[in-house]
Amino acid sequence: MGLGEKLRQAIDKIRFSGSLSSEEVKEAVREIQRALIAADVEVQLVLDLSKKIESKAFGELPKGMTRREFIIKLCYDSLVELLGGVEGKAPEKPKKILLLGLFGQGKTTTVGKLAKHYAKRGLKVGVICADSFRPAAFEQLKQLCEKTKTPFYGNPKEKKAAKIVGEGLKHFAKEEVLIVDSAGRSALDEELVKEIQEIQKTLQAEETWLVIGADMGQLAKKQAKAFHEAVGVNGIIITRMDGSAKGGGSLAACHATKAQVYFIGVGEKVDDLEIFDAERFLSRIMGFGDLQALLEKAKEAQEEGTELSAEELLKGEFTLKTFYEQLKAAKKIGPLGKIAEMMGLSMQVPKEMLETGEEKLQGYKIMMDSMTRQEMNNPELISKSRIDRIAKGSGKKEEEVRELIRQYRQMKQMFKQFKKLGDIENPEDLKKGKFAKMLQKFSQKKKKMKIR
Ligand SMILES: Nc1nc2c(ncn2[C@@H]2O[C@H](COP(=O)(O)OP(=O)(O)OP(=O)(O)O)[C@@H](O)[C@H]2O)c(=O)[nH]1
Ligand SMILES: [Mg+2]
Repeated sequence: MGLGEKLRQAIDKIRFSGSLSSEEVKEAVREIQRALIAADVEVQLVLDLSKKIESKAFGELPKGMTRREFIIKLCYDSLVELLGGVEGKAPEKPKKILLLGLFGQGKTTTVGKLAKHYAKRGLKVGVICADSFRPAAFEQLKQLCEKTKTPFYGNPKEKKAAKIVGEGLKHFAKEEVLIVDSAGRSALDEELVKEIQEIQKTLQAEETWLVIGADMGQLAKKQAKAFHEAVGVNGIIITRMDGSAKGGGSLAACHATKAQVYFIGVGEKVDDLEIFDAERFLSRIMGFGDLQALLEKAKEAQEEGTELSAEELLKGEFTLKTFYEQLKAAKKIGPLGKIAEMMGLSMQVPKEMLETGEEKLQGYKIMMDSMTRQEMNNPELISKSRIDRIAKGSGKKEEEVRELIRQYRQMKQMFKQFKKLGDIENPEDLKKGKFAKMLQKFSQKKKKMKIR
């Protein structure tokens, strides 16, 4: 299971949680921690993120947001921040780009990808091979450029990389974007630093981008720092994001050095390059459109979570959640009392219940948020001591909790009577939320009868 899937499961804990207690949030945070550690995110960064979520989760609630939405947003935003924040996209019209990096990190492949990327955006691109260290480098890049039809300059006879760059600059006088491939080494040694400095003296590239393989994980931090201190780095490209479970760790590590990841490589082909955007990346690996979609899903989940099967309802298991949903649904079609009257129902529908105002509903919701899933599903469990706890947890009076339970019982009674009316053609109609529609149906029938 990849990082995205694990994070999604962790956030699902909050989406589907019954009481949204601090223990449940802690458990979700623990799952986020495990997912990040498995992706090789540095432990300190994981701890900082957990602390941030836990300290804010039950803090001040922004207006118009439910606690659940708020906590989901908090987790999501914290993860975006960990992976790269929201600023700094790849430059749209860079002039000269020098790609740097250790052996085999993906520099040459990325030169080809970048050439195609900028050419597609209508820019005239030229590529220079400044890798005179590895004999096959010239041929590799030349072939890549032939494939993408990118103008290419190289000089396999010249040993001094800076000199080839000088020649290349003369060769490409009109090109708008120049991309230079440099040689790697097994470590950032003196030789490599000197070579890069010499290239830079001639090239004067505004963009010096470090290429790091996703498999580096948290080691990417060390590499990014070292390259930055030695030769200056103003952008990062992480390759092999498609094939490594440590991609998240590499992203977090680079962001921790304040370096901006501009692109990610997601395959070996020239088209396998993506502009990096932490938010888009996160929402994609988690399988959501964006945060908004995630929050909407949370809402749906909340509603679905209250849904009982028709069978359960028929058995008379009318829970507090159902109660709350029915009150909300009944409001949509006007006062329940009128309908009940029209239907000629003999039972007594409690007046206060029919006039449940928005404020009261909100109060019910707050009290229910302080209940456990077990209590929600089986309100008969709610003893005196539990009432005491729920009242304290929700900041309500014990009397208010009792009133909620009393109303729930009355509605449950009423519900049973509705069921006794039989005449339910489709048991599916008994599903939660359809109760109100059912009432409407009964009322229509009654009207028809009157006409006859
Ligand atoms: N799956 C996958 N493979 C990649 C990606 N980018 C590069 N590679 C592969 O990584 C290997 C090394 O790529 P190169 O581009 O030659 O790396 P380099 O940094 O130029 O290597 P040196 O010039 O030897 O230092 C090749 O097999 C590439 O096909 C990527 O995004 N995904
Ligand atoms: Mg190379």
